[in-house]
Amino acid sequence: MAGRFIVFEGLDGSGKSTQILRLASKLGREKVFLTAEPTETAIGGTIREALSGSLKKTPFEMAALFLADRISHNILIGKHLENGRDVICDRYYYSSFAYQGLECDLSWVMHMNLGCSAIRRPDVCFFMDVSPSYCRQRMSQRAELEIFEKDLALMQKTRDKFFEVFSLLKDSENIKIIDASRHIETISEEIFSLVSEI
Ligand code: T5A
Repeated sequence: MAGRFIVFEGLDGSGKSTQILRLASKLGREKVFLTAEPTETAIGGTIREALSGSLKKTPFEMAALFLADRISHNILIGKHLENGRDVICDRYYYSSFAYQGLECDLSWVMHMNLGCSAIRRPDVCFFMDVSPSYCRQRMSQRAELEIFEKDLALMQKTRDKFFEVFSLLKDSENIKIIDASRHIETISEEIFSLVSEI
């Protein structure tokens, strides 16, 4: 039986990594493959350089780089799913829609990703919903912030964009909005129960 493809989305610092590790341990660490975008490939490396601000890329270039990274990523994701492992992915195309869709034409970014047969649809997407100011508070210990983490107003616009996208996808995708301002274990129990339903 094929594994389940589970995606976590949210603003930077919303608690995705924390919940991914909890879910993996609840499902059984050996039964899941944990992955993230941008990936650890050469394209992913170029994206991270751009996110750090040390390499200049236009929003259109960024959208195309994330797309190429995702197409390669899907080859790996597909292998694990076919082997019966659940795949848990930290960010996916919803991030391209929210972040690049803010600065490029959203419909173009959506069409490139959703119209590509090499990019699979997740079984479920959990959106970790926390206010931008709370996210910033959680990230306050970090030495360096990436380009999308520096500006509170931009984070608010990104959150709004995520909700615009979820509204557009409400009939075609399984998206669960999670109140991620609660206690870590309360959130984890809700997510595990929702995954158990799939
Ligand atoms: N991007 C990505 C695009 O622009 N387009 C795309 O298509 C894609 C795929 C990636 C960047 O790339 C952009 C968006 C992003 O800006 P990243 O470096 O991978 O960024 O980092 P993030 O995905 O943002 O992950 P972060 O590590 O910043 O945040 P997380 O994983 O959401 O948060 P986490 O779990 O590390 O938690 C942050 C802190 O909060 C605490 C944790 O202990 C930690 O200290 N915390 C809680 N505290 C209290 N209560 C809770 N419930 C808590 N949950 C966590």
